[in-house]
Amino acid sequence: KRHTMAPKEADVNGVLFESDAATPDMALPTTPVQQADNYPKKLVWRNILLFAYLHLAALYGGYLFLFSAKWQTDIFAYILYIMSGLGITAGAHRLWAHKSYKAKWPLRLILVLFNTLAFQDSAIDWARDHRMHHKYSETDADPHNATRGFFFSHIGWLLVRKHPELKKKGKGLDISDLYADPILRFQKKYYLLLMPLGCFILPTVIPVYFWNETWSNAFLVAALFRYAVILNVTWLVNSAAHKWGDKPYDKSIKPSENLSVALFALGEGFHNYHHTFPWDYKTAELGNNRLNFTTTFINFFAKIGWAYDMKTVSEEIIQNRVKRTGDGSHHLWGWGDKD
Ligand code: ST9
Ligand code: ZN
Ligand code: ZN
Repeated sequence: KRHTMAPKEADVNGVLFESDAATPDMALPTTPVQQADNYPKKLVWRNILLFAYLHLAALYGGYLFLFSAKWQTDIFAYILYIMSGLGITAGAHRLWAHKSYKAKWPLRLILVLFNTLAFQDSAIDWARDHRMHHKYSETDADPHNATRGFFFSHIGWLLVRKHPELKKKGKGLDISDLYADPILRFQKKYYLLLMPLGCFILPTVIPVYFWNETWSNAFLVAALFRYAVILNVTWLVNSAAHKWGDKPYDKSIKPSENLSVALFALGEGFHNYHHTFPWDYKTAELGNNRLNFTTTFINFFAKIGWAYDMKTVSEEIIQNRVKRTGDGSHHLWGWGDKD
């Protein structure tokens, strides 16, 4: 029995909603999922060594955060965490990958600056991978295919060459909207200059210059520790939130509602909802008051007119979907009372 739950907007935005799990029969590939183990992994030693160094240094940075750095440095690291986090959630994810709202250029500029602090590669490349993740979820063409295990979906996918299937299917992906934005083109063009400046150099120089922090505390706490934490929180959405949690909206997919992840990921982590209704700018049934700082941030800019055309999902569509494909846990989430 076919259903027509996808809202009208789905047609307008083409590629973004091809993965719309409201039509699971279309979203899933027709060919059976290839056994990933059959594909020989090509290790990328540069990445393995750099990530090993980053994580060891960040562990020491975490120790210095607690026991040695000045309080100003700790607060600075926390502010950088929020800013770079928003560059991923409100920028790369909700604005550029999903086009779930529109932003005037001053907000796009702020977001691209924040995004560069986060060093998760240019927003164009991030959004390209993420569109593949939704369109080909849990297949070989998904960059962090969660069926290949927790480690692969967390960090392993960044340590090996991409699957040939991803590169093949990726050719059909439309990212012309991303290249149409001069701000995004600028970031990608000068990435190797802007990224080191935003992610490592300024976060180290500012604490030394303004409050006489030591070079090693500044570098290990505000740059490396903060960077490694943000990375791992982001990766947890791909690993933990594709493994643990309730599935109130669609029990046939791996993405789950994971509160602990949402807590640290500024509102990303209600991942069963997000994969079911990927165009909703809140990435959750309710925003704001429910551990969703990113939604608060976007709503603030909507008030001053810099964010507009926010897309969302009607209560009726959600309710129908919950009844039809949910795992029965919806009521446990107390989503009933509107905020
Ligand atoms: C990082 C990103 O950590 C993390 C993203 C996580 C996403 C999470 C999403 C969850 C939801 C949102 C939640 C946010 C929560 C935030 C909370 C914050 C508080 N489509 O890549 P290449 C083709 S980055 C189409 O080199 P290799 C294309 O032709 C960390 N085509 O593949 C391409 O050429 P070009 C820092 C595609 O050689 C060619 O293939 N960065 C696509 O196999 C080659 O592409 C790093 O560590 C596609 N998607 O290498 C760098 N992809 O580009 C890591 C590829 O010229 N990356 N093609 O068009 C690398 O070193 C390499 O990419 C590699 C693969 C070794 C992994
Ligand atoms: Zn997404
Ligand atoms: Zn996902």
